[in-house]
Amino acid sequence: MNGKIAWITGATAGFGAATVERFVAGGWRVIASGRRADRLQQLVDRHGAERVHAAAFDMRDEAAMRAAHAALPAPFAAINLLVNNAGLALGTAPAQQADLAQWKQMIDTNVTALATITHLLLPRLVERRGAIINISSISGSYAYRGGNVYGASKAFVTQFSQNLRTDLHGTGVRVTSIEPGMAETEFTLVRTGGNQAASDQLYAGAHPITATDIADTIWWIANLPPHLNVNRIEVMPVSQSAAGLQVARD
Ligand code: NDP
Ligand code: 8X3
Repeated sequence: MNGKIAWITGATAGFGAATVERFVAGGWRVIASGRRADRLQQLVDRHGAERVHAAAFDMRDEAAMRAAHAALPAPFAAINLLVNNAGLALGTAPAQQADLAQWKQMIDTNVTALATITHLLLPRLVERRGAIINISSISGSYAYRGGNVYGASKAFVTQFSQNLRTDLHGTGVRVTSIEPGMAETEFTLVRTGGNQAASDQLYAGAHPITATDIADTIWWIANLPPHLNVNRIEVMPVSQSAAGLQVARD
């Protein structure tokens, strides 16, 4: 072990789960959080309680988040890196037909919870000249049909990252916004309410980004020399690119 500690949110699936594997393999201790306690326990069983600490809670529950933070065992307390990965998209309907409850859940998770855990951990990160890696999305920069509140929540993550950098000027704390494009995880399953066929169809033949690709990107950024900061990085599969504007005619 190298003595470094990362708190990885959304560690039960996709990017987060792959990032846990990457950092544990690299000698870090990891605090793994998410709602599905059984999946977090599997990480502890696989790697041992001295390497992985499971913190099962809903990111939208601030009291639960604070309790998990207060309950960190001493060997996991000196956090060097926060990977703000937990998040989700819900629905693909245009705004005028969207479900308001889904909008609120995305804002509560992708915006409010991300800001809350960042606020909670900032004193420790400043103390240790640590780092924050936020998982944003290309949807924060490129509008697409049905992206509405999801894309807006990721625009918040991108801009919050840049604003954090400015506020943290001179502290040595590094902040990065990673903005992935299409990646095959449980993302589309969640977005479509469990429609595996829709998920399979979206990724078929597209050679999408994998969870391991993003875990490797996070690992690379976290292990750069301390005088370097990657501000933003946008990553797409080769098969994906931006397309033009649309025009409605009479
Ligand atoms: P997954 O659905 O595979 O993983 C999402 C993770 O977020 C899960 O571990 C889930 O844990 C956690 N999570 C969601 N809601 C909550 C909550 N309320 N409390 C705690 N944890 C929560 O998706 P990805 O790995 O693809 O997504 C990870 C991040 O990457 C997200 O922020 C997503 O927006 C972003 N992203 C994804 C892209 C893609 O195409 N896949 C591209 C660009 C960005 P649990 O359900 O156990 O709580
Ligand atoms: C996920 C990428 O393009 O499906 O954030 O919104 S996209």
